[in-house]
Amino acid sequence: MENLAQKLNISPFLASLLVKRGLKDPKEAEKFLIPRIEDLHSPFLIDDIKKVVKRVGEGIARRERIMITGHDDVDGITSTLVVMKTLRSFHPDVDYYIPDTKREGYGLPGELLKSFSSQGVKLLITVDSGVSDFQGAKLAKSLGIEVIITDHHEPQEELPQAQAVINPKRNDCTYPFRYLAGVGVALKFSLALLESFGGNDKGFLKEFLPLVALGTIADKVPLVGENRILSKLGAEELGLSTKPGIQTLRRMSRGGPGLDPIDDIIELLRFGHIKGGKSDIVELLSAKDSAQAEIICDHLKQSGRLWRKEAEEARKMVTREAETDGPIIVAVVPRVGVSLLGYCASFLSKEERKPTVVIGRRADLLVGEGRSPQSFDLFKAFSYCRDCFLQYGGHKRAAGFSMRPEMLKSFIDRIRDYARNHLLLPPGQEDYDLKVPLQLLNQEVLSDLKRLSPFGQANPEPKFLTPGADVQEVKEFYLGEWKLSEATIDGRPFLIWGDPPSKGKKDLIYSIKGRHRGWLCLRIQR
Ligand SMILES: [Mn+2]
Repeated sequence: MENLAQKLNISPFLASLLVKRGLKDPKEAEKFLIPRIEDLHSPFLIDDIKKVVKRVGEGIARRERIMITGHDDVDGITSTLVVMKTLRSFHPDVDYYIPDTKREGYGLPGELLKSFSSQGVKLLITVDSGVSDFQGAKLAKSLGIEVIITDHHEPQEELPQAQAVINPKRNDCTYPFRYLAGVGVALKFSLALLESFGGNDKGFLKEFLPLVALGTIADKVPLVGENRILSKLGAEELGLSTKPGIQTLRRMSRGGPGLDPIDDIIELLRFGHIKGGKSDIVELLSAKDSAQAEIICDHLKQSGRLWRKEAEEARKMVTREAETDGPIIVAVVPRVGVSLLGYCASFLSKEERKPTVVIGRRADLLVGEGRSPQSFDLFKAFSYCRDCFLQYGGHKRAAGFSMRPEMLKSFIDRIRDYARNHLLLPPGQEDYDLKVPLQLLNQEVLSDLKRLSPFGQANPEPKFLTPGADVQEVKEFYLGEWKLSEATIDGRPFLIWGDPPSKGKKDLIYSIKGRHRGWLCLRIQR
């Protein structure tokens, strides 16, 4: 650790955090701290990319109408923007359509493809979607539309019958990095086109990086390898961008003294709206002036406030009704909206440090969302109960299911049985990065943390433990619409983001969120 600090000329604090993340080797640690654009792989290593470049080139020569369709989340929308900007730089006839998955479901509906065909679309490019849309590809073909699929979702054994499928997760794809987000794949595709058709790819790369970082972090892909390069450099560009949309987002998304504006921006972008295939986020990110951008941002903030109000109510209801004894929490709350189950499970699981399943109702079925601490494999637990479900899926720490109501009792028995027999590690042991006395926390730790950011999957925000901290005084106040508190801990003032600690001596686990009025701002876990 000292060796690493010396070699890289960094603080022992930062060196310990790097070592804790498995970055013991100075070369690797340096690559992580100072990622370089030159370390990105060539897009031409992706299978089928040459074929795709050739097909787009023919489309440009024949002046075909090109349509882009994308998934309606932050990753899909930023993907759409990247490919659209690229194509429009050398071809005028390009448009996009983002289906609203809540109403139109996954996959391209026949109606839509027919309307593309009647508009004279000859080439369709999917971004962040399409790899499982067998029907859509087939129908498009029968309508005389050729399809290029660019995606990062797990492909099935067979691929849809498209002109080409660009996906680093294809079994036969030899590309060296599998975990690009949809927008990472869109970037590769765009760079290949720009390189082939003589666009100014350096300038474009700079313009695309903030979009790529937003989509990559929002989509929760692991921020390692190329994703670390793209997220870090993209977050830096995002901080410098003079685009009206991004400048307005930087100014208006700040909820409080957060460390990284990119997290606040992503939070806001999640409240985007789709209408008639058009996204207000596309409009916002390509806005020509800040007045237009402000109107859209205001709209997003309003939707965010509404969501938080509903989420808060749901959270209270679930907390009130959940039995928290025993190794696993199962809360049945049919009145809570299905879209809030995951949020409630995540809250309760962190609060109680136990795996938590929150079950609601959709039509005449029950649906559940589970979240768990590092020490418990929820996906395995659900697999053990699979006889109870109609469908289930997910990962170790987040998973969901649907089932018939008459299965509820046997599910609860089974999952309790599983949890009893798969002992958790004692709480606390694995849940922090470093044990630190509060005196060690000075303003420099903020710049050290900033060097590790942006945080996300596989690069989580560091957590700290201070044993026996003495919380002496707590005073709540509002900063804009956000509740904060001032707390005196071990004789020193801190700002607390979120729920304040109770008074008295205790072991505090917390993350460091930023600085306000010269005080460090902590988010306390318990
Ligand atoms: Mn995606």
